[in-house]
Amino acid sequence: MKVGITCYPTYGGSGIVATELGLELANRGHDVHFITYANPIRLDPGIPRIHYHEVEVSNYPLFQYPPYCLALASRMAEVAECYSLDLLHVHYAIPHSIAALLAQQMLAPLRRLPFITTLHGTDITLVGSDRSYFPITKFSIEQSDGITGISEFIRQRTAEVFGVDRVLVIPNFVNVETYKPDPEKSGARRLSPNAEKLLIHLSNFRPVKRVLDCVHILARVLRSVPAHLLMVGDGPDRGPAEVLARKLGVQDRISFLGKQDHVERLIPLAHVLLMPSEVEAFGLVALEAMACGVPPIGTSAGGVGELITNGVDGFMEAVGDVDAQAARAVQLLTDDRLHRRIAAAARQTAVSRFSADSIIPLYERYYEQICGATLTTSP
Ligand code: GMT
Repeated sequence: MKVGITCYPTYGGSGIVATELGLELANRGHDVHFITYANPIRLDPGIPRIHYHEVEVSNYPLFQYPPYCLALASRMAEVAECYSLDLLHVHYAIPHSIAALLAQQMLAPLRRLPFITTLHGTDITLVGSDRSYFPITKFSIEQSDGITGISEFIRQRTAEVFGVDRVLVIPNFVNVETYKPDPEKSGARRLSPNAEKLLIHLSNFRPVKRVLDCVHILARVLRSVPAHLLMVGDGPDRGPAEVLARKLGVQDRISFLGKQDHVERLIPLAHVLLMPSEVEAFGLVALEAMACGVPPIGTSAGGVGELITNGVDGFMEAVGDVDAQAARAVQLLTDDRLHRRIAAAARQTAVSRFSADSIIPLYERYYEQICGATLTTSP
């Protein structure tokens, strides 16, 4: 098939899922056209059957806010026509599904162009629920030819908040050949100068991620066991986290690494992943860690329980309970047998339930269903 994919190309779970999906589809023989304002991260140039079409938003003094959605819709319609796309698949409702709807209408005199919207989390739980975006989010979801959500949690929230009950759940996935354990943890020395065991946190440092909790957890862990925390990513709460680290006197035990392109090389070096989020529709980073045999300590919020089985392949504690999360980290850092058991089960969960090989065919089948339905209902 010829598929147009639109996502936020920056650091963030939905963009990563969209990019990995495109790569997997191309690997399976499909033609994939990314239509985005920048080259998606994790997308190296020169990959067969992957094409990139940049959306240029030209500014004009009259525009206080350059109309990205309109430039995106124009580009989608243009690419769909030039490359005979079978469908558009947009990740994150706002503004991508509205742009897809416009592109669909622009092409309507020529032919039908179906589009699928994949809901990832904050597009429903935060942005879409905001009063200013609620009506347009609801409309764009209702107008989508197909809707998928990355967890049962997101399916239920979409039904509750928007009254839309036709969301198909296709869970997130991980490439288990790229994300794999490093039993030697050979590069860890470089990152923890005194050979302490490593904790890792990766996110966009937005308030929903509760990154300050990571610092509190580390301070508690250090009371029992030497450790070093890698903070990967950047965003609004990085500064406050750095300030807190100094206040708690743990600044030498934390490395703020900023945005990193090859997290598959970093994660396997850690012993534990911290994901203390307020809410996660899925928690892709926990899945990536599990594939690397790194036990996650998450919060029992949102869809995390659909991924982590508490006490089996990771741990979940209440949101904000930094004492409990620190206690779990200490257990994992000091009890090698427990660590080995949870690490092996985590890898097993990633391979058996969430590997790209098992999830991508679900998207392919849905594409066929949506395009088939479109063919039979086209005028
Ligand atoms: O929260 C983020 O990291 C960004 C956000 C996004 O849309 O890019 O992530 C959401 O999508 C990810 C991929 O499907 C999920 O794994 C995250 O759980 C989800 N984030 C939230 O629900 C807060």
